[in-house]
Amino acid sequence: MSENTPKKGISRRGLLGATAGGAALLGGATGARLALLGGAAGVATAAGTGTATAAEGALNIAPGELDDYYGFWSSGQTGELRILGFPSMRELMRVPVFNRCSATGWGQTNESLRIFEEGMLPETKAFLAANGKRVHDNGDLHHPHMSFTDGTYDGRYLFMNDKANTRVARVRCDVMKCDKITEIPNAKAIHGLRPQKFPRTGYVFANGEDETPMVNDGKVLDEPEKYVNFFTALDGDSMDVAWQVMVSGNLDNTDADYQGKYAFSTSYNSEMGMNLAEMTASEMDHVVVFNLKEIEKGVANGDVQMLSGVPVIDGRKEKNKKYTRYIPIPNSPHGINTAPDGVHVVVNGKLSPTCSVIDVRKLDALFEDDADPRSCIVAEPELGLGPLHTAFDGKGFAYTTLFIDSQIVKWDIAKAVRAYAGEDVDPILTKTDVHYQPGHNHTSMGETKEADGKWLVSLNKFSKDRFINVGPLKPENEQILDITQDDMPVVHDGPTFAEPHDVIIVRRDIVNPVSVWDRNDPMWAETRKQAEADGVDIDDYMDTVIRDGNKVRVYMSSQAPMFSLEKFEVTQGDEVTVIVTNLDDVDDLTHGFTLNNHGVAMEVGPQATSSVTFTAAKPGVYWYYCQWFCHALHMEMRGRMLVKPKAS
Ligand code: RUQ
Ligand code: CUA
Repeated sequence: MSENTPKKGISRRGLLGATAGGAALLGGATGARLALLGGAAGVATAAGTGTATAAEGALNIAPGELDDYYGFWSSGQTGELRILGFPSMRELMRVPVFNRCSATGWGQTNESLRIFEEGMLPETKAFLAANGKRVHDNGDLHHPHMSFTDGTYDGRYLFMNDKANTRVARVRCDVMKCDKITEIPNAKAIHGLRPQKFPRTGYVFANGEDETPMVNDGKVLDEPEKYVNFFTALDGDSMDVAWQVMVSGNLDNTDADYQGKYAFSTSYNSEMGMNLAEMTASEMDHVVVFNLKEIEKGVANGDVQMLSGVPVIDGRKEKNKKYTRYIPIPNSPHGINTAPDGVHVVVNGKLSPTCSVIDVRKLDALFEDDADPRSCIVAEPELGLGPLHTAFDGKGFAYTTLFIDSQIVKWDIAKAVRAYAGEDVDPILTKTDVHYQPGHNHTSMGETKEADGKWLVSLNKFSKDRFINVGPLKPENEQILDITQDDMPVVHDGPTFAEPHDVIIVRRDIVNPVSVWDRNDPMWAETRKQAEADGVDIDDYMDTVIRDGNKVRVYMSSQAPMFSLEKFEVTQGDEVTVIVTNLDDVDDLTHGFTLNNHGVAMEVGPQATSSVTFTAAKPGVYWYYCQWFCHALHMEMRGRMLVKPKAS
């Protein structure tokens, strides 16, 4: 056991006063940097990195061999989803979601714009129009999670949040493309996100992090009592908001049980403070427990107010005891993770060196008998400084990231329960140094009942000296730990760009994407309708230009190494839509359409249709070309657009 284990009875104030780490978490920018980079990390560098033996074989996937797992990675402020082969950590794909993508035309093609705009609130549309835009260019994607059936992944969808612009998106696992983006009304800054585990997803739970005045009309700023926050349940099938619960405190992370009865959210700033001093004033914050059946009943019985078209239950602290319970937790708890045993829920203390363990079997009594909210806590082990997230191996052990200590601590849940009951046992088994400052961690299949106890990945916020220097902006470092070995050695360093927060590691047999699009895919259903109206069959060879006032629709097909149209003509000022169907139906035969000097580019996958619209404002000849290397004559896959000057 490490010498870094804090003394018994350490409080947050003690932590703040006594340790560099505490100062790091709450201090000013300079203090934080010094402590983060000097103090805490200094401790971690002292001990070495384990060298793998058994694990090395499994890690080194030989050329041509396939990984055992899909890793679905967030990318934080980059706004995309990333797919890695795991454990090789080979990056396989980037799926644009909240971001604009230069390669695929995501955020520019009509098909993707429709997805962005369908779920957009009217006020956002108006705001964007006022700024000459149709979509936000950024997102902050923290938490990707797969749909569940009966407590394990089912390979249908991935759901993910956007903290920056308060959205939840869905990616279809059959084609690995986003098909829904829902902007959440009332709430601000969707952070924590998890799908319902049982009986199925079902609900997607999404936490609003930033509180705003109940009527946010620009007339209230400094009246904290008027601020509220929202917990949102979306319907994972339709991606519509099913209901919301108004709560007290900022919601951070969330998880669901394995019984389908409860969801839980951690909440920091129970004080509803507006600045750092106010936000960290109290020793206890809380976990909010949401009683799903009671909330559904409340919605059905109309015990709601309608806000922006959504039924909202009042679940504020002490407001309505039917729907929510507030369990006091030390202190500013962050991650919340349900163990594969279906019983224990680990709440990570962040500013407290403890994790609090909830026994879900004791939650009924909170609602039915008005039992003391803390009566469901069955363990509260002291683990180290800055516990943020916990992962599981399905064998009764938990693995918690210690942000300030730069460590992963392995502990025994059953022993922690016995220790809390008064027995003299130490639940901590081992600690491994990671490099540096871990946020999330995740084990293979670890958030399902099929957790397999093989691998743990630690997502470290700082890489510092681990890689050759690339300038002031450093990559992050994601490390793999082999948790089949008792000392859980670090067996891989994986540098990565901004800023993966979270990941899930999914067994490869669960995910079965197609290689060629189905011609009847809903992605281009609207484009098909327009083509039908124009008398064009987009499933076949096409080389038709339709003129409709100043709107011009250019239909062409692509087949390596040619576009069906080697040229087309439009007039200056025309609104031009180019529609391309890729008639190739061969694996991996993607074409693209890039129009020179027009900022126009899109991917057209095998058997897909894509379209893009722009105004032809510059007279002249412009070449378009295929930007996806597709054939020995790929360079020759091009054509010309003539923009004739407007007759004046
Ligand atoms: S949170 S580093 Cu955005 Cu997932 Cu914990
Ligand atoms: Cu088609 Cu390159």
